[in-house]
This record gives sequence, structure tokens and C-alpha cells, in this order.
Amino acid sequence: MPIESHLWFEEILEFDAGRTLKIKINNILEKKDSQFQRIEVYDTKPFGRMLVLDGVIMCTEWDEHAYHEMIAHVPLCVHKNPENVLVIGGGDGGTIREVLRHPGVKRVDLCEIDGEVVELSRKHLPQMACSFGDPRVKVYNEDGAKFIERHPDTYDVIMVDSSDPIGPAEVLFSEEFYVAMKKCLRVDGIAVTQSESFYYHGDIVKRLTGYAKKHYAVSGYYFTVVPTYPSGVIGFTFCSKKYHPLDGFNEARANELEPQLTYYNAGIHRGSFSLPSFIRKRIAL
Ligand code: SPD
Repeated sequence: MPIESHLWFEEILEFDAGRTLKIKINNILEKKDSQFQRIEVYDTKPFGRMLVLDGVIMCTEWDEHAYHEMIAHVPLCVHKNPENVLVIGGGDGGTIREVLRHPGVKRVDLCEIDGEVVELSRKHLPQMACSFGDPRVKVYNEDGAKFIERHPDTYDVIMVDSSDPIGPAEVLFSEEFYVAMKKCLRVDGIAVTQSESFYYHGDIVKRLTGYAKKHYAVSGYYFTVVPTYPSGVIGFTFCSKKYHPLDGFNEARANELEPQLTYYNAGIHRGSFSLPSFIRKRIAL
């Protein structure tokens, strides 16, 4: 039952002040403080349903494909035989929906610290939370940093689908976490991590890609376009023990997926690693 109407939601960039993004909303579907954060779900006028954590937009039904397809299909079209996948965060379910499009994947573990994000996404965001019932999926409500320490040499691919580095996700942006992920991956494993915007958060991009370069045989940074994030773009750090994101790219696999998808294709895969000069020089990968 809608509880309010005809309002605006405004995201204020907390860790880079001086900018806001406003979206007109039809109804507030949920507003709740969990043990970890404030969870809000809106029905927006222009973008369908929208999940907000601690005042920051996580996804809208209108453009979530650009984020979820890129976090999932880039590593899964590079790893030679991805069977066991771990998603850290991602409680809305959009990333696991994309992972399950790969028929070779046998097991997807989702480690989301906040069980209420999963519960409310299942209630209000069926477009994203449509795969929790799949027998290949197992959900753990635990701290992702502790979870990976308990699972050495286990996963082919890890996707860190986190919120921003303030609040419960902060630990996922530390050097110790990048080292621990390496131990959790199998010998030819790949991890990709939500790594913010090269426009607004160049220092974070530099730091995270620095950890990847220091600790992994192959590293990189790629990006996608998400209009409902205040910076319009968001990127992922690519950490790989063996495969190169372009030399090892299985284009045939991307072509097979393309008819089901909205954003990702072989050309986007290749192009997403081509960075504007200012950030390429700054991170010097
Ligand atoms: N600044 C917002 C970053 C949000 C990244 N996570 C989105 C979660 C979608 N599953």
C-alpha cells in the first residue's frame, strides 16, 4: 500500500559534496532502518522502482541492466570455465540473475551482509530479485570480508556488488580485502569489484586499481554508463590470476548471450576497457 505520493527523492553525494540528483517519485514503497543501514524502495515517475541504501541510489528498473550485465558478463566471458561464482553484496538480485544466464555455472553463492535488503528486494523488486529460488543459488547473510577468509581456493569468479565505501561496505575497499580475495579464488580465478566513477572518485579508482596491480597477475579497470548514478558512469576493477580481459575474451560466448541482453555485447566488452586519457594516465595500468 503506498504511504506517500508526489515527492522528490534527492541523492546528495556524501563523500564528494556539492552535487545532488533529484528524481520524482510516485510512491514510497518502503522506508526502514535495518541493523546496518536505511533501506528505501520507491516507485519513481521516470525510472520505475528504485532501491536506495543510506540515501544512495543502488539501482532503478530503467537502467539496472547497464550495471548488472557488466559486473557479471565481463568476467564470465573471460574465465575459461566458470562454474563456481561468489557475489558479495548484490542483495537486490540483479547480479545473480545475470550470472545464471551462463549455462556452465553450477553454483552461485550470494554473501549479502543485510538480509533485509534481500527480503525487501524480493517483495518490491521482482525484475531484479527473480532468481533467488534457483537451486544453484545459496544466500549467506554474513560479512563478505569474513566469508572469503573461510573459503580458500573456492571460486572461479568473485563479483563485489557493493554500495559505496562508507557504512557496511567500507571493508570491501581495503588492501587486505584484495589480498583475501586472491586466496579465495581458484588458481585461474577472476574478481571484479564495484570501483566508483573515474570522474568523481579518481582517488578511489587509483587506490583500488593499485591494489589489483600489486596483487594480481593481470589487472584492469572498465566502466559502464548508469544515468541514475549522480556521476553517470561507474567502473569495476578487474583482478585476474591468469586471464587477460581482452586477449582471453571469449567473444563467441558474448555473441550467444547478446539476444537476451540490453547493454552488454562483444563491442561493449572491448570498448569498456578503453579509458579517457585523464584517468588512463592517472591510474597508469
Ligand atoms: N554510488 C552507487 C554505487 C552502487 C553500486 N552498487 C549497486 C548495487 C546494484 N546491485
